[in-house]
Amino acid sequence: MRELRTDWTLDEVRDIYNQPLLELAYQASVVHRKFQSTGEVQVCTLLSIKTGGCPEDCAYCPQSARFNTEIDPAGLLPLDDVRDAAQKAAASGSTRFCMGAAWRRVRNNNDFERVLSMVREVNDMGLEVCATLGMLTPEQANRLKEAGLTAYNHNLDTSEEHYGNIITTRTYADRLETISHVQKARISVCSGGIIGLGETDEDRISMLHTLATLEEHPESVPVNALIAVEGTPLENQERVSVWEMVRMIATARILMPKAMVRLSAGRVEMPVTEQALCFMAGANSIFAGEKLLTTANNDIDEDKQMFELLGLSPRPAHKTRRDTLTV
Ligand code: SAM
Ligand code: DTB
Ligand code: SF4
Repeated sequence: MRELRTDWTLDEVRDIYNQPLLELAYQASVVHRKFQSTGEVQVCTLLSIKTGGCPEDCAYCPQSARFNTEIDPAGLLPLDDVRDAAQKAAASGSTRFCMGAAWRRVRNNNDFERVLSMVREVNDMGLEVCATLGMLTPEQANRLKEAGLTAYNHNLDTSEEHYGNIITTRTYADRLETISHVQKARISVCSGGIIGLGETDEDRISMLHTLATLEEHPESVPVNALIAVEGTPLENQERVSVWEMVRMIATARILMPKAMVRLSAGRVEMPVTEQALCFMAGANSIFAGEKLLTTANNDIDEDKQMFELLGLSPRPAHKTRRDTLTV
């Protein structure tokens, strides 16, 4: 059997996902040991470079202009602010800096030129640099690559079947198209999803199947638990349990052994015991720092104590390059 498979069938994914939880977590742990440096967890920092006022209607998102949330919309940050934030992130031990913009798509204007400068500067600091800016054309992807972008985050968020219940202003095909432009520009793809959007297990299985059967596995797969923000249509959604997170993370780890599986949004609600289960099931990255994009994140000192307690070490930058991810 080839070690990395992109030909998983839906039945195979379902069978993996539906195993008894501890058996699934054990299998994921074995795969993790074989393909990853166990005990290493990459620390990444997020920065919202353009906040709120987004024309899209993603039902989970506090930054959509269509919902009444407590976000103060702000234009694109000045380059100096981003430089300072990246330096601070590097000094506190982050090796990847991810810049997020509440845009539907990138436009070829001065803002894009400024984002390219941000990418150049962060790259020059020796950090992995990731951006999430909405839809991209092939030309824009090439320009980001030239500027030194390591990775582009573009989440599938949920299954194709459930997508229309969550977002109506773009299609799953739009999402896949941008991912393909990013891959063609030889930029690493970071793509994952959110659980807790009212989806079924079958939707989760379907999303994982789509990710694991892309032409190439994503270099990085964020697994987010919905942060139910007041004012969004999903404000009353129940919080997902750690067992659901473990099941998602473990299945992603088995299907995409070389990917970084990122324990992303929702970590703030998890005690160290729950986070430890996620690391055992194959998660090997977290976002650290006061904030994710607009919502609160874990206390950085508590994260440091967790690393000590669990004997984890921060993973150095640039260990997993997309060019090592050949099938
Ligand atoms: N506007 C761009 C886009 O949607 O691709 C980039 C920024 S957007 C905020 C990045 C990702 O954040 C979304 O794809 C979604 O997965 C995640 N996200 C946003 N709000 C969230 C929430 N309340 N809970 C969990 N994840 C969330
Ligand atoms: C991802 O999958 N999760 C991060 C990052 N990629 C961009 C974003 C989480 C955002 C959570 C809500 C907020 O803070 O606004
Ligand atoms: Fe806009 Fe991105 Fe939020 Fe959707 S997830 S509303 S595209 S910022």
